Amino acid sequence: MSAKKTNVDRGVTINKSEFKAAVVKHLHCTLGTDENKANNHAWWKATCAAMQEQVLEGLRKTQKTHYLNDTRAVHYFSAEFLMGRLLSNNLQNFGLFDVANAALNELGISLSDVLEEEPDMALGNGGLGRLAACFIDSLATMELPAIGYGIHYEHGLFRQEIQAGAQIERPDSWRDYGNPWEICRPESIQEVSLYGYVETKYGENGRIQKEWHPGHIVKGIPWDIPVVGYGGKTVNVLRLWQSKASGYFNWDVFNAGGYVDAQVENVQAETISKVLYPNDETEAGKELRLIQQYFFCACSLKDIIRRYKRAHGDDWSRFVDQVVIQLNDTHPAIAIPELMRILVDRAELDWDKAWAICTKVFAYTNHTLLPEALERWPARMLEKILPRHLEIIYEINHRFMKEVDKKWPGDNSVKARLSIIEEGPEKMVRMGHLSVVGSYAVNGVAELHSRLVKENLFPEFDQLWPGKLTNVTNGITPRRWLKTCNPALSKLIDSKVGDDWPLDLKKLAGIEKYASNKTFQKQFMQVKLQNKKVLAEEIKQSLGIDVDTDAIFDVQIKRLHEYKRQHLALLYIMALYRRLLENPDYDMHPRVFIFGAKAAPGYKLAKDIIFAINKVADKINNDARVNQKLKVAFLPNYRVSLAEKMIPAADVSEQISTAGKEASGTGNMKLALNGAVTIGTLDGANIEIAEEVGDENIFIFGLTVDEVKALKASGYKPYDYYYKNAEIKAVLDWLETDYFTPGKPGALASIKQSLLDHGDQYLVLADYEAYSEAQEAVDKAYRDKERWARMAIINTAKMGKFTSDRSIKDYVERIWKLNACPVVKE
Ligand code: BZD
Repeated sequence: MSAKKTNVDRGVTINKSEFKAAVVKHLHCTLGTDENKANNHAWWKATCAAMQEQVLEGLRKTQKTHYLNDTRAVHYFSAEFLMGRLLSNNLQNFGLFDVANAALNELGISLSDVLEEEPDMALGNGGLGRLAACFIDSLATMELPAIGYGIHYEHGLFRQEIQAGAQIERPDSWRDYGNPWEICRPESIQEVSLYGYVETKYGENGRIQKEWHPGHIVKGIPWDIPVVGYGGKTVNVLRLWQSKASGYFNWDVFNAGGYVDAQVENVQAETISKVLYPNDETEAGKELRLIQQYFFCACSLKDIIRRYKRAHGDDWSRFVDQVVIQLNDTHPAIAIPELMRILVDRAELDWDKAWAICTKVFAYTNHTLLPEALERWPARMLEKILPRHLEIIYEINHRFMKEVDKKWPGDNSVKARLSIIEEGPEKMVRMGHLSVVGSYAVNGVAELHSRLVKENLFPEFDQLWPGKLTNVTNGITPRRWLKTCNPALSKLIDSKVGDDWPLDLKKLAGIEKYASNKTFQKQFMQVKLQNKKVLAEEIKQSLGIDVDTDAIFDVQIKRLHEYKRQHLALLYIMALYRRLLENPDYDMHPRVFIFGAKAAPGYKLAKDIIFAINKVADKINNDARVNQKLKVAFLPNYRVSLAEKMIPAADVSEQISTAGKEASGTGNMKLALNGAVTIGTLDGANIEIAEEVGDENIFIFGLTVDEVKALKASGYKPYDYYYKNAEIKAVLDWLETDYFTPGKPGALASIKQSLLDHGDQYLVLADYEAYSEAQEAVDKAYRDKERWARMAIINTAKMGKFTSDRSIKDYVERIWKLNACPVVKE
């Protein structure tokens, strides 16, 4: 390939023939096959192996540089990393995509077919897990010393099948045929203790010492996934822990006759990292989940301390200069008492010294205000699994309550509100409170959310420690979410602003001046049309539905949850259907509503909503009276790789959560970046998106946070809307008939019930009319081709703020205090 003019400095250079030779070498020597026998899967593995040579070289140089410089590093603790596929991303970040494409082409192989062979690494539920993946991409790109720590789940998020309209969960097996990226590091195996009892001892100087006699020890095996920064210079690591039986059982604990039990426990050790819990936004409260959390935190802390000691021995004084740990929500909050245990019981530091270290190391990100998502563990469960940690938590709380008493003397109600321990029939440990008390910084993920964290979730904490609670608005990596997933748009942007926008997303503003330029509008919308054709093909393949690419592609992709209100869109779709049946000339631009969503397996209403969308879709798509104008496609098994196909093809982005409920959203940013126009509420980061694009380039509707509060306070009565609005009534009544479920009347009735009899907690009916009006405004705007093209272009142009590089810069400057450490050329 001829060298292209580029502003992006690269860590590696390898040409087409070298790449080709490497692929063939791996086909022969790693996979034991040859060009004639190899299928696409083998080609994929061989291509990954060729790439991995470059990746590992980058990893080695990075680790050496970080070691020699004894750098301060951030340790991102997260129970979830939703990585998706890595090959295309690694090729892009190394600048080798075109090289690989040409090399495989000469071998008669299509790179895009090869890319499709890669299973998604779906080790996360949704936004929180994907945020972690975007953040580690940015950290590597910005040459920051960082390591991601998490769990090496054998099964990631379930694979969703739709059968007769209903969601069926199938196990995800991302590693069944091996994973070409991960490296096992047996030399860094760690041991983790569980169960048992605590012995109190008295040392020589009268010092009370605690000794935990664990009942059970499990091994943590580290698997490293290299994380390639854009430019390919820094390659950081995501270290994921797999559990294994250690063969250890304590005869003190498993005494006479306990041998069989001990064997059973051994088998259970391997279940710790078996499966990702599929509940987003609900606290599961299961013992295994707590063990998962402790398991990866304990392994990771040991790993950090081992590395620290290698450089600093037993001198703890520099620990806080070298180590910062970011807690991705409260899932890793147990790391706080674990570090205290290590410092006090093992390193024999005074409590105050240990606490001073702890509270300079941890920072905590909150991702939700939903009460059902706030983690609380029964004290009894902690006592059984982690008896010493419970004692430590009590001690942390005891000292904290003294501090509270100093600030609010004698005020027991404020104590009850702030206490880490919630009293009641069953004593509970509030992990959010523990995280706030044990961290030096706490952040929400969008401006509105962070304000509500301060005002509603942890109000007195903000008075106690002014400045501790802060905001870092989320972001997304433009490498994956524009450059890689939308190559045609990327090239068009390159032609106007140069090719370094993936490193400096504000440069996208450079296309704004072409927003009204007819030629550019045409080019921009031509790219959109091509992307819509690709998605239309996917819809045809997956569902057998033909969709018209001239129609508006209206996309709602996110986990299924009542607060996200997919059923608000559903009611509107049904209303359009009704309008078209009543008046075949009803004036609307053709529209395809496209959904992607997984429901937590135990979340009945969420599954009912998926079922309803599919049943309504069946009816509409097969009704010749309307299906020229209206179609509905629910694409099964929504995941990162499917998002990468849906997002570039979207015209409209649905961001319609009840105000105050969606902490930030990140899909909203990805869609707008790819030129979709948002219809959304004033919630989460939608507010900041609106600020960037301007009110004329977004369709905002619905109640604000204050209005939601006022309506609820005044006694919200959903029946009022049912009786007042004939369309709402007709549509809800329709759900109860057997029109969509022939022979099964009432099959969709639970949705109506939730909206009327169960009080419509998320104010779907209150926002319906405003939503319907906003949708009509969307329809009108779309029909004005130039206006729409301008809106779409401005959306892309104004997304600079939402690069995850900016989020990381915020964390680095305001919370982590890190320096970049460029990898030296050897
Ligand atoms: O985190 C999400 C929020 O709902 C989004 O608004 C926000 O943009 C993202 C990133 O900050 N929260 C989650 O995705 N939460 C989970 O996935 C989750 C997983 C397990 C347990 C609880 C919640």
